[in-house]
Amino acid sequence: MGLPLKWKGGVDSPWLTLSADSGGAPPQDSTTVSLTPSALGQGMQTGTVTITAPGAIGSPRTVTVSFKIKPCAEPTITADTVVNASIALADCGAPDRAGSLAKRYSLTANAGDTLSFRLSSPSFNAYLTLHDSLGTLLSQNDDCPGYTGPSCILEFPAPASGRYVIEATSVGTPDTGAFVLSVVRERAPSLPQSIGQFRSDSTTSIGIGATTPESVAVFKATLNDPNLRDSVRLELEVVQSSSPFSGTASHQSGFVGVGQTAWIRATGLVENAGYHWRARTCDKTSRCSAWLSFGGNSDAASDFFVNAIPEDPAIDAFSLNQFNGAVAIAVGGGTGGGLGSAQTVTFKATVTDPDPGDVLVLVVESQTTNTAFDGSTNLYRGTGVASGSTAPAAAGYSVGLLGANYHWRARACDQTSRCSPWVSFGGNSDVVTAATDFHVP
Ligand SMILES: [Ca+2]
Ligand SMILES: [Ca+2]
Ligand SMILES: [Ca+2]
Ligand SMILES: [Ca+2]
Repeated sequence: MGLPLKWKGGVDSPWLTLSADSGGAPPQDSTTVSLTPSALGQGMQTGTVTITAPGAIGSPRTVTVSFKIKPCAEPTITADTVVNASIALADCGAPDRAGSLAKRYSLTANAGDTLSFRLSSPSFNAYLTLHDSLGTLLSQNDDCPGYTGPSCILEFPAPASGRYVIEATSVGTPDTGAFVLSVVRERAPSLPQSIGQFRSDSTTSIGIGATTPESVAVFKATLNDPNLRDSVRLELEVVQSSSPFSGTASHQSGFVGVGQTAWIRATGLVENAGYHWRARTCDKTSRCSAWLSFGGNSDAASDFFVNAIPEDPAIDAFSLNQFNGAVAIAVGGGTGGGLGSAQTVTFKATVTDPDPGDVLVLVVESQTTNTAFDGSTNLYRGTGVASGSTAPAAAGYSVGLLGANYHWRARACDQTSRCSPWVSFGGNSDVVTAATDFHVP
């Protein structure tokens, strides 16, 4: 046996430390080598520990210490996915956030893509960073707008096609726990589906081009978006058919989930007006589908009409006229025709009605000049015409031995039995014995 063994230890790297830097051998001795990697970059680190024991064979002895700092794994994910994972102590250190641990994911995007990331955790205050493939920090966020805790990078426009790295990490160091990371490539919604127009009960359909008896209409559509977790709403452009579409929405629904039905109640519709309308879907990022016109008809055609207030028709007093065949009979004139022959007098007038779609008939009362109008006998009804048309009514007479003189009046009636006031023909007297409007023959 010689002298007691004394040793000294040393290291050559600042990230290496020894629990004891000297000692003696009997019966055993040791020192613990520790690594402090926080200041180190990725890759292989190599240092040496040197043990010196004067007089001992083989002294000094060097021990090589190798320490590999692995880069964070970056598994590839695709847009429009939700990652349920967790940060653990074994995870890599966040490259931009000293002391924080991270999970990183790689995704590819095309130039112009709009990417949104949301990270939330029940265990830690979430933090997101976004890098390009070269490691350049593009965006980072602690708290989503209006929230504390979750982190959002919203509507990031990808500047180039290529690979991007999103890093889920924490504000606190070194926090761990489960998290949910959603990655969305924001896209415009789809065209609205199953668009329909309904009465105020929201279930009674208004047929295309039909008239509704209310000043309120309900519009419904099913809304979809390629971003299944997006929120979407219905936008309408409802305008009178006399106006072209302008591209500006007149109505917006509230937001609903993708695949749900949105509805809009439009009030204050203009009485007697015809409307056309179109619909689009817009999402929470203000992206919208194209407009979809309702009805499969011409955009100039009315999809529905409003008639909440039934109104009387009108007759144009100056348009009244009397004919024998195609030939007008002058006021006080005759039909002509031989004894016993049948003569037809056709009465005509222009009739109108403010109610959209009403069907109008001309009702004529023709009495001999020694008979007062009574409103119930010798009435002649024509066939129905649209508002603004000339309505005819015809009366047949047989030419008698003595001949006969007549006066007449007319009014317009609609299909709801609402009628205009009576209007007399000829601008002459109806007081019995009345002036002659026509005679037979
Ligand atoms: Ca969308
Ligand atoms: Ca009417
Ligand atoms: Ca009306
Ligand atoms: Ca008259």
